[in-house]
Amino acid sequence: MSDYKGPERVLSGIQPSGGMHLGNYLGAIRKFVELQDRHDCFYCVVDMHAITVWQDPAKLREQTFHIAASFLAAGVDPKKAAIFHQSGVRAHAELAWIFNCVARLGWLDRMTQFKDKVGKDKERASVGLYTYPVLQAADILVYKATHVPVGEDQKQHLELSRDIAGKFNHDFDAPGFFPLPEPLIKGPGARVMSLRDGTAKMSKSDPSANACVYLSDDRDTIARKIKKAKTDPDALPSEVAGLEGRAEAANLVGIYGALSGKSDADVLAEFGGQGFGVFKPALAEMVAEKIGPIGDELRRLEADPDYVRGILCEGAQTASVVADKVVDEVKQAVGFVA
Ligand code: AQP
Repeated sequence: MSDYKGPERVLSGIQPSGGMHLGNYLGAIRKFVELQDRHDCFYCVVDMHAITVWQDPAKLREQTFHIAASFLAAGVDPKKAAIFHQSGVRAHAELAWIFNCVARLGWLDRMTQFKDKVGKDKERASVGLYTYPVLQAADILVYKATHVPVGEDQKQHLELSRDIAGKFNHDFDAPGFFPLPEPLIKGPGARVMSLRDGTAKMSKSDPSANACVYLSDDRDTIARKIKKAKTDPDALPSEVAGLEGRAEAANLVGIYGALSGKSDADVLAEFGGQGFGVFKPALAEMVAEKIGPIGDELRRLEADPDYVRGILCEGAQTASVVADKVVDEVKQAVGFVA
């Protein structure tokens, strides 16, 4: 529990570690757009997170523009929300160091995403990859954000942010200094799976371009990827229970439902008993209808990097005003000389 009484604020970030895909759109950006009319929102391209694994510098810059342009193309409005790059607001790194001294090693040892990412090669992983969730806590709490729209894969990291906020409030005898941020995860599209493997999440770093529908894909590419998506030979069931043990079928039904605003049950009421020869073209059409226009706008914006850079720099200034103030308060609480 926190006694936090401040304003409700929203923070979320996306790594410039590859092309923006349907999972990022349904799990995160679509919620960004919904929230911007009701809250103070901070949407961040988390380039400092991206370098926890090797990034080619020129590509990193290009991908940072790509993510920012994707926010804009999907409908995030820079007049309503601050859109910025994480490295453009120094306060994130400053607070992360202080949080490194608040978080406990045992907490980080439990983070499953680190274990999944490094596999058996832990010795060669960067220290940054290990402390990634601490920087994420700083990203959120440097704005005293109360709500964090994310996909389901981020649930454990959000719990760590809450633990860090609670421990800081306790250790420095400052009840209510930080809010305990709430993840906004629920809803269709919280976990979109790979088109090549229904048990693996759709991910930017997937080596197969056919595993993801990217926001930049044109309509023909979308249709080709959906046509090639892995499925099983059976027809779609008429009831949701029939999707049990059919990960690829469940994923495609979930994507159709998330984009059309229908429940899985309604999608199956429409397509149950039909084979993928019927369902896949309908899905391709649905994805093209919803993602196609975003791709068109994305290509237009990417042709104008100066405009996108301007949005990022302006957003970083707006965000810095809030973040610097919080870091000054934190330094005071910790006992640093002002
Ligand atoms: N498959 C997904 N389904 C639903 N939501 C997803 N998100 C990512 N993948 C899916 C959500 O998108 C936001 C940004 O994610 P990120 O880029 O910061 O990191 P990530 O979760 O690690 O995404 P990727 O695509 O898997 O990147 P790589 O491969 O670089 O690690 C988050 O809100 C996330 O939940």
